[in-house]
Amino acid sequence: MKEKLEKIRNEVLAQIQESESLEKLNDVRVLALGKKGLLTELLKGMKEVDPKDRPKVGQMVNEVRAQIEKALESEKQKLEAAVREARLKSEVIDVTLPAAKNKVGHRHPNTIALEEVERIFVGMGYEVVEGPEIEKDYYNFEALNIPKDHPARDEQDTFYVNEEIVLRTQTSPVQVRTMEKGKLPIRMIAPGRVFRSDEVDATHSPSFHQIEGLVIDRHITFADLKGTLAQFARELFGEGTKVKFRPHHFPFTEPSAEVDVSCFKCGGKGCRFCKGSGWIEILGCGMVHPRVLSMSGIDPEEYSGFAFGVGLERIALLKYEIDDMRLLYENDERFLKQF
Ligand code: 2U9
Repeated sequence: MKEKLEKIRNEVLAQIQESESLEKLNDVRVLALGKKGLLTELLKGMKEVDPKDRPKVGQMVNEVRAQIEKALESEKQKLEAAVREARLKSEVIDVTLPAAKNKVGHRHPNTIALEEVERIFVGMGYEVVEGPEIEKDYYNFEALNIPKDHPARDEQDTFYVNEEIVLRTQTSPVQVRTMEKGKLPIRMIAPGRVFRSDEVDATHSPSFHQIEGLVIDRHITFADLKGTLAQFARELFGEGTKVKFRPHHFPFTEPSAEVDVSCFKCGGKGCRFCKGSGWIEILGCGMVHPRVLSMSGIDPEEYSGFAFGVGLERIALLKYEIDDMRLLYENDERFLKQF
């Protein structure tokens, strides 16, 4: 028994010395002291030892266990120190290296265009109001004079969440909610994300941004609408910009119009940019339909108003001469840093 114990001790101590890593050292610990380790196995042989010698042998086993544990601990500390040393060496900081460059972000063309439009309307006394992107069918359609069977519902390819809830197809619901509050007059713009089930191409996306405007007061006329949008066009595209109103139809405005601006590239002579016509279509507008006013609790006999809607991406594409809307959604740094 004694020889066996000596042998185990010498072999284990030698293996501890030879351990090159903490993992290997742990293997040796398990081999020597583990549940099925050499010392445990040896203790199983105690049965054969003369009972009077057992306390002595027990003591010897305990001494060897203590020796091994001590050697394991000291080797563990040595190996841990070596690991620490190696890490510190590899992590040396070279203070002479040039500093990493900070990349400065750029505002997105949509953001630049939106801030420009907001600046123009805030300058005319408008408030900027936002609202939910997930809307009640009522606010997106019904309250805008677009009942359930109206063909405009098909044109707008709506994403339905359920029978009553939609992803808004326009920001008009924000204006309906403002009208319902009953505080008049109203002079507001409602910018925000809208959704339509469109295929992606150079001019379409299932999610884009609109800015809609609404003015309601006593004695508001089409002349106010024309003057406002003409001023807006001049501020956005340049002093010499002319506007042209073409009759159109929207369910929520009557009369309605589409607005073209004279081409700011060629000044209206006709070029590649305006496809030779000298005009560029830019927004839709009209006098708020009396039914839309009365549905939100405003008396159309006392109040009138005008509204307009414009695609933010369309403005960004035109102003910054970008020929593909998809570039606005990819957020490629090489594209964005040009603005
Ligand atoms: C209320 C009443 C009327 C908002 C309007 C348009 C005309 C329009 C399009 C332009 C391009 C949407 O982004 S686009 O696809 N919009 O032409 N929008 S009048 O009329 C309103 C809004 C709210 C209460």
